[in-house]
Amino acid sequence: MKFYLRFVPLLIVSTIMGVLQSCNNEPPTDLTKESIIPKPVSVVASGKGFGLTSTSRILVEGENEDLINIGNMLSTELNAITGFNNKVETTAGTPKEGSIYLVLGGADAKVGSEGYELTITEDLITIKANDPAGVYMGVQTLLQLVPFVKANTLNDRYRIATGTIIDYPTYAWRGSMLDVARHFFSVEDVKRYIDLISFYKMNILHLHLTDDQGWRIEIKSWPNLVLHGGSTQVGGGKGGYYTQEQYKDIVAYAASRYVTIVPEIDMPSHINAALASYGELNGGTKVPLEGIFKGALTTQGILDGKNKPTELYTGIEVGWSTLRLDKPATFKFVNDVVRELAEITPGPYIHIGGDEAHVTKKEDFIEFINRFSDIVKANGKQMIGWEEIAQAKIDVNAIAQHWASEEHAQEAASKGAKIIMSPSKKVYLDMQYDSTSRLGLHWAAYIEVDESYNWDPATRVEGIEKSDIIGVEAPLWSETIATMDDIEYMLFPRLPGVAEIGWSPAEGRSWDEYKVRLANHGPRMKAKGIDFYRSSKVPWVD
Ligand code: TNX
Repeated sequence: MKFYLRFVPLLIVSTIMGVLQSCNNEPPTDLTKESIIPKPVSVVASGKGFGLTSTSRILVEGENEDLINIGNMLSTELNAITGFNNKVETTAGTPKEGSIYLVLGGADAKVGSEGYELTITEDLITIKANDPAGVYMGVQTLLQLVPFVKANTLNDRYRIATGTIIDYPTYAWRGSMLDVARHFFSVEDVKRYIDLISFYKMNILHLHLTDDQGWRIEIKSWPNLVLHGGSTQVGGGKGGYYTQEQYKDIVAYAASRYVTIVPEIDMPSHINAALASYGELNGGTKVPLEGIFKGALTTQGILDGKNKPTELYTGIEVGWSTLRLDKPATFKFVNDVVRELAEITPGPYIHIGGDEAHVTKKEDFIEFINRFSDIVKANGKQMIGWEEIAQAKIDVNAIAQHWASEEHAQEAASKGAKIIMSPSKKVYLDMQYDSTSRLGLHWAAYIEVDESYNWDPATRVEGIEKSDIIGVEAPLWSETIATMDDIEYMLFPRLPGVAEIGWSPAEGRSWDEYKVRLANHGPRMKAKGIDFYRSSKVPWVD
């Protein structure tokens, strides 16, 4: 056989493959057809394509350190998709053709601090914003526009559709909560959590740092909190905790992704880990009977003595422990904890819990929240609490997190507090998808992906207006969640929808339109190694 003929079959196969590939992956030219989550405020297409090649550069305007960092993150993410080695360079004024150009200033004032303008022409991609946070958000959008397969293999380039996107958030607070108390998660897991939420433009990670089963943040003046109180978790595993240095590392990592860490210390109930560590804090607990979940406490359980250390707890009952509120030592404890936590938390908030204090007398609860709130204020932070804090003396400086009781949420709003919307029937990501889900609880509801998308914060609770609402947060309680895979299975695909509720205007949203965009994110989630739930509600594309 002639030498060159040997290659004919190979040629045929590769031509067929190429044709198949281009059928499935037409080079994108219509920017309005791209699957961006959260949906941008405005997208105008111009019908052409920008070609990202191995020689494209990421150009940062001026010697701005924040922009250089964002450029480097973009370069890492892009290179992971393309296999190129697109580098970051600084420039002054005239960006070279074929580049991605990041620039601070000159964006429309209405985009605020997190909004951006993304302009894509055949020659240049420009992301312009008023603040670095906005450039970062624009970069997240751009990353969702890079095709997964080289759309034009002939010229070795990734095609990105041309046009202009102007985009900014509806709500300032777009968050998720991770419960690291019921099961402990490593610093590395928390960093991945931050990456996953910030890809969808969420800007808050609320860490539920303490609960009956574990105390997870080092408090140097009360060392036993972590040494003993952090030594187990649900089911009896070894638990764990963050040293203050590790916590600072998480905070700094989050800041580099424009995510604020909101630490929660849950009191006066959900406190057994502290009571087991320091008996003098024990205000009397009702040791829960196994197998009873939510609500059976007032009539059952054994009353445990005040003032002596409790046993560590590895079950999942709630609301049965309380701090001893009639002793000054308790307030020294609260003071020390808030002071140390405030010192290592640059963000403006401290979350004080306050939920499900079923064995604390109501007058004591109110008095406690009032004093706790003063302590938070004295340490220069703004107080957040679960909606039950509405019963105390709260005002415009407080933020209440709605999860179950519309009455409490309404009372908080009527006192002038801002509201975080976390309705448990919609966005509790620890709820099972349906009765067959391998993980999760279902006391609030079964929540399929369409259920968690189909609601509007501004109309959810009568009497609570959009202007009362600071934003949306999706909590992940971890009674049944023990690994990163478990986390991903519960977050995805529901979390991107919650992110969209927080970011995109309510008027433009519909499940039927959204589910197609979500379906197109399937391959993207896969490429990020996300172990997501393949809901039958979504027309997945791969
Ligand atoms: C209620 S929601 C709790 C948590 C549990 C969760 C389980 C809230 C403020 N408290 O302590 O982990 O239910 O779904």
